[in-house]
Amino acid sequence: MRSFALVLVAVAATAAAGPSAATQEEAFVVKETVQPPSAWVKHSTPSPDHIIKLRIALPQPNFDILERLLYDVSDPYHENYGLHLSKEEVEMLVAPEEESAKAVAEWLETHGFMEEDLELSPAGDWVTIRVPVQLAEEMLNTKYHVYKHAAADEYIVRTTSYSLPAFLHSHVELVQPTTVFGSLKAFRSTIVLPDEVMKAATDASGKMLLSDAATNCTGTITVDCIKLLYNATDYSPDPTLNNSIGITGYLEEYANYDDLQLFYADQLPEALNSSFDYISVNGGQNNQSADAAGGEADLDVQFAFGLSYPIKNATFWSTAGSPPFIPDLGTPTNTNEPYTEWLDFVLGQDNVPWVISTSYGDDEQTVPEAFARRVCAGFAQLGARGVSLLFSSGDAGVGDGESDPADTSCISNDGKNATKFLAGFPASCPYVTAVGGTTLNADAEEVAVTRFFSGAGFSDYFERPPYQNDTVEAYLATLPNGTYDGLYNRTGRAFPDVAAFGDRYRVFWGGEPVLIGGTSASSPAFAGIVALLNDARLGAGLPPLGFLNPFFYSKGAAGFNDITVGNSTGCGTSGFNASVGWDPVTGLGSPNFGLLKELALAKNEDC
Ligand SMILES: *[C@@H]1O[C@H](CO)[C@@H](O)[C@H](O)[C@H]1NC(C)=O
Ligand SMILES: *[C@@H]1O[C@H](CO)[C@@H](O)[C@H](O)[C@H]1NC(C)=O
Ligand SMILES: *[C@@H]1O[C@H](CO)[C@@H](O)[C@H](O)[C@H]1NC(C)=O
Ligand SMILES: *[C@@H]1O[C@H](CO)[C@@H](O)[C@H](O)[C@H]1NC(C)=O
Ligand SMILES: *[C@@H]1O[C@H](CO)[C@@H](O)[C@H](O)[C@H]1NC(C)=O
Ligand SMILES: *[C@@H]1O[C@H](CO)[C@@H](O)[C@H](O)[C@H]1NC(C)=O
Ligand SMILES: *[C@@H]1O[C@H](CO)[C@@H](O)[C@H](O)[C@H]1NC(C)=O
Ligand SMILES: *[C@@H]1O[C@H](CO)[C@@H](O)[C@H](O)[C@H]1NC(C)=O
Ligand SMILES: *[C@@H]1O[C@H](CO)[C@@H](O)[C@H](O)[C@H]1NC(C)=O
Ligand SMILES: *[C@@H]1O[C@H](CO)[C@@H](O)[C@H](O)[C@H]1NC(C)=O
Ligand SMILES: *[C@@H]1O[C@H](CO)[C@@H](O)[C@H](O)[C@H]1NC(C)=O
Ligand SMILES: CC(=O)N[C@H]1CO[C@H](CO)[C@@H](O)[C@@H]1O
Repeated sequence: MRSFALVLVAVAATAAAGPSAATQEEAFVVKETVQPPSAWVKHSTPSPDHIIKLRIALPQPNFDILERLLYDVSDPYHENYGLHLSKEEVEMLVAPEEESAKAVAEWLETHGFMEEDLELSPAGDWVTIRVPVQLAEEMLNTKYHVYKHAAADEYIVRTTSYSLPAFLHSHVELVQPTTVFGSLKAFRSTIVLPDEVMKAATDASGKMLLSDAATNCTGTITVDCIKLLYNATDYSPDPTLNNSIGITGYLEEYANYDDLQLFYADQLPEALNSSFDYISVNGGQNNQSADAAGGEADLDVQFAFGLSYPIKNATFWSTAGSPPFIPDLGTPTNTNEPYTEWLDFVLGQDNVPWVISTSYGDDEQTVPEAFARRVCAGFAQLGARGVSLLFSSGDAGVGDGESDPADTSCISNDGKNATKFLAGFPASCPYVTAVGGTTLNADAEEVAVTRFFSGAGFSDYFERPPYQNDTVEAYLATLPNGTYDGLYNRTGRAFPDVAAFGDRYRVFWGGEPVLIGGTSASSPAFAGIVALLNDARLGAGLPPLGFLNPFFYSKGAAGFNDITVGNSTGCGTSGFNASVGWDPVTGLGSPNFGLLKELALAKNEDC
């Protein structure tokens, strides 16, 4: 990020005076109005001089070109497959029109902001200013409130509607924080089992009993289980290759170094003493106290880095967000959206790991469409640069994840209170790979998870992308006529794309072994497999896989274990069924590494 020195302008109503400002104010037009999700209730009024970081997104007029290039370089049958774009090329393609940059700068100037007060993203498509609430209210013709989450001890400063002068509408895509009422969730659940049960699956040294793995993996999933069941046991990555893998951490989830060593001692002794780079984003901390270890973060780094070991470059980003509410100040100390903070940071880096897993998400409808599109466009930029992005698909089937599938929580947020299935975001973004969950049943068959339900469904924001069109059409054609009409959007981007084990992972957390599950486990495990595939490609002198879906839905489809048992129960229904081929429960299926590796290396004419 290009960063100019920040000089804060004291709130001065007079700064907004002058004829042009007056004309602008007369011409305010509402930019966006949302219904706050029912979980958020108005709490108080923020103090007028509380500073918020206002982020202004300028339109990316050439995004359609970027999208086309993303699809071309990710399509194994396209002549440009693997010719990923550079950081600078991507930035050129998302740069705003000069006219927009000028219009925004002039508008900000009427409110007292000079060039040196503006922080610009490298492409110039985001402008950030620090501004007191009172001035933001004036600029956006709105009123901010502190909202409290009914269940969690979480507070945010938001508004349900904001406006901009009419002339700015075509030059500004969105302004945040305003209308985003997200409640980022980690998609995991913990089961702490008595030691004896866990010991049953391991020998005295804690090592998985491979000879019995097919049985034992029904009780506990270890690194060896995943390698064995996903046909990767005999593969050794080459540590001299320039390969890399990253894990995102939010919500004060800290990845603990000691837990990682305990995990390695237990499951992968050869990896002992190896670790990962911790990178702080937006002030994210790295508290290594055993009590501060995050179950999600520990799960993610242990399986992603364990599976991909000895790939050297392993990164964990700790992105700050939702710190404790400080009642004296009357206002939460952080008003930002963690995805944009992370994207901003990573898009500004020259080196980004080739595969990145994220185990957090929101209900799509709680993320305003304009914001979801913009975040999704940020993911497309990483994909165009050759980065594979994996996201957990969610743990509540076709439901919202807040409550029990039998209740009536699947309610639309558009003022109509209609019952409907709820998609998850970012899983619904067409430029990422959404990972659903499976488990081994008592007969050691891989089926859709049953302790929770693999997040699945159809987006209301993003239309079905071309790479999955035929596959999803084929699935829809098998549904009995009229099934769930009105509950889901047949033309929307369908997810998940793929699946992996999602239950009973043996993880070390705060010094103790525990079992953790959720599609939170599926995504980092899948990322570990992708890192191995990239190793095979890099070793053969080929570029990494990059955005995965165009490959997976075509040439790579034969490299999956088709999951045909189970369903995505939610919203008081049994959701969709796993079935032959792609389905909105487990996608294309779980990875067969050996087969995917052959397909990832094969020339097209040999397939
Ligand atoms: C890890 O470090 C310890 C102490 O330095 C050493 O004894 C051990 O051999 C190392 N293990 C591995 C696998 O490198
Ligand atoms: C780290 O976490 C522990 C346990 O939650 C807490 O007591 C300690 O204050 C934290 N340290 C810092 C520097 O935040
Ligand atoms: C290693 O990979 C990074 C991307 O992760 C790339 O930017 C860098 O140029 C590569 N380094 C070498 C020596 O190839
Ligand atoms: C590993 O990757 C991160 C993020 O891409 C980068 O900042 C770091 O320099 C890399 N470290 C090494 C040793 O290559
Ligand atoms: C929707 O539900 C909310 C909260 O329960 C209620 O205030 C509102 O009146 C309902 N709207 C309609 C159209 O039923
Ligand atoms: C269904 O999805 C399409 C995009 O594919 C979108 O344009 C439309 O608004 C969605 N319908 C509803 C009811 O959300
Ligand atoms: C999507 O698939 C359907 C059925 O296979 C086909 O009729 C339609 O033309 C396809 N649309 C696109 C955009 O490829
Ligand atoms: C599905 O039902 C609708 C009316 O409910 C009917 O018009 C249509 O022909 C039916 N399609 C099939 C394939 O049965
Ligand atoms: C859906 O899955 C649940 C849990 O496995 C099972 O009890 C139920 O019978 C399934 N429903 C259908 C319709 O297959
Ligand atoms: C799922 O399978 C059950 C049992 O075969 C069937 O009754 C139900 O209609 C199927 N549901 C869907 C959405 O296909
Ligand atoms: C595992 O992968 C190898 C190729 O690496 C393939 O020959 C073999 O058939 C695969 N095994 C299974 C069970 O799919
Ligand atoms: C042969 C063997 O050790 N089987 C064990 C595998 O794991 C399950 C569940 O933890 C145990 O019940 C079995 O005894």
